[in-house]
Amino acid sequence: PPLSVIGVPTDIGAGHRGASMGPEALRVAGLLEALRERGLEVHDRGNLGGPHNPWLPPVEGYRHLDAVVAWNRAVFEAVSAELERGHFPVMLGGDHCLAMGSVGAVARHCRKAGKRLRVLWLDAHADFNTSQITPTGNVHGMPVACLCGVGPEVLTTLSGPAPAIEPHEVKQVGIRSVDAGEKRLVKQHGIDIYDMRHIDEHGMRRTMEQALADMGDDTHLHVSFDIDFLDPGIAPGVGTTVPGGPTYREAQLVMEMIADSGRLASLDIVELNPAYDDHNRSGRLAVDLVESLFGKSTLMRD
Ligand code: DIR
Ligand code: MN
Ligand code: MN
Ligand code: MN
Repeated sequence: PPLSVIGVPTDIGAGHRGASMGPEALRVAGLLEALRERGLEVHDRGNLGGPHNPWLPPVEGYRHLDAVVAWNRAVFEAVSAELERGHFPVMLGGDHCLAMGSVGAVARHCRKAGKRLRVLWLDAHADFNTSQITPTGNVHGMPVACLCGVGPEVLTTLSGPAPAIEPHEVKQVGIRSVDAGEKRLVKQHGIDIYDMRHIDEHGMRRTMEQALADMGDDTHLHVSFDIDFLDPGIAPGVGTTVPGGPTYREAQLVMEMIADSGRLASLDIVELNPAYDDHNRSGRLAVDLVESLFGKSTLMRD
């Protein structure tokens, strides 16, 4: 299907300013040209709008909750409209709170269409915090919990009755930073987390075979790609770097194996923060990886 690229220029859910510049950095790095080079029909829908970032401290465990809701309503509407017309939505973040709107829209679309859903969450973090346990109040650390129905009603019901998704529909890869209370919650909800130790012990190939297992013709695969998934040595341009992430080769294999699955139907590229980057190096790496995600390979494959 045609791709619809949607910029979501916000850092409203983050603890550092600057992810709002992510969409433009991805365009400047040549994302649209690279996708068209793959032979894809690509529509740039421009950027969504929303409240500016007032940069206030958290209130009752949430920083900027109302503004997060406003941004996510816009994302939900935009993504729903693209899915409705049969397009493949690609979100250019923006901080990771936007995945509540995008995955919410995808989940609702799948329910209506009778499709199964798989959400592949590529991240250093589990993003399963709540207002009770968050060490920061930043809502970009909460989207998976909210999607699973754990969070404030205004977010858990963004796409309809909660929960938007079931824990078994999420597979997380690359995780290496989980906060103390968050560890208990992800265990309690039974999220499949392929953390860096799992990748060290089993290798990325086996890990991705597991994360992509049991999909069928009727499965919609959504990839939510937080750039801090990548090792900071190759991708410094994020607000919350965590050492010990996937290497360039491991990240390429992740993307190639997703492409080979043939199920990819929607994508978030989030948390790119040009204020922390080195001459858009992380933006250009993201474009390189997204090319592989859409099937670019060294040799012809069959
Ligand atoms: C941390 C950071 N767990 C928090 N989360 C990030 O603030 O909740 N997620 N950076 O991507
Ligand atoms: Mn079209
Ligand atoms: Mn994240
Ligand atoms: Mn992260």
